[in-house]
Amino acid sequence: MSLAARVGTLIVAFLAVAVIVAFVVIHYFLGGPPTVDYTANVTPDTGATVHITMQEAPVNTVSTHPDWVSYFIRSPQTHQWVHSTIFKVPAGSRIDMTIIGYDGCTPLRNPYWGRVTGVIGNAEYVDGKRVTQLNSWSGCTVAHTFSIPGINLNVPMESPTLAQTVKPGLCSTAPCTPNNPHEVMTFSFNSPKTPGAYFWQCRIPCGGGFIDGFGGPMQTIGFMTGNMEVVS
Ligand SMILES: [Cu+2]
Repeated sequence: MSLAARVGTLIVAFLAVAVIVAFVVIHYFLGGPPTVDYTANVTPDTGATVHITMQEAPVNTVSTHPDWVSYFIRSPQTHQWVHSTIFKVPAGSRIDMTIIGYDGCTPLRNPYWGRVTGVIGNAEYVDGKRVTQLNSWSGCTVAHTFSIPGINLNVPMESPTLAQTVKPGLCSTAPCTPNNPHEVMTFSFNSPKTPGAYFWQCRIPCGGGFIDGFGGPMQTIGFMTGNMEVVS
């Protein structure tokens, strides 16, 4: 082999490795879900109100895991559903949260997580009705929870009725639309005054097909766990 051919082969091999390394870094380390920004036009630490809309869906047909349960966040800029569980809010603000629940029920491991904690007024509103606790054992009515352990916040999400999961059937293409059976949860809480990343999660063992239900979507950012980034 001539010198030129050997140098050429070396360069091609080097470039191939470089491309693979770049793909691994970008895809697996930098390729997380986007951050949905709710801080525009809001001055932190003024108690101003921020409106956030999310949904939980029984499927995630926009990802490589179409059968994983998932949360979505609505972008305040485009009003489109974003496949992400990372959102950014101003510190010291009032967060008015609306979560549209499209998924069916799974019993909680501990009925304690059916209690509403850490929110203004100590209650959530399910389709407008004030609720301080959902019993996921007596009626299998809880689909997921929205829980931020760092501020002791826990809010169970009511599921559509069991009859609705049979007919007309749950949403099968995500993000779901109001034509699909759903419940609407609203609640408010104060964002912390201390900036930082506040981890949040669902506490229902909703990772179907995984040991104890706590694998897969339950431990993956963008599905059943995420971050509330608080900035000042
Ligand atoms: Cu869940």
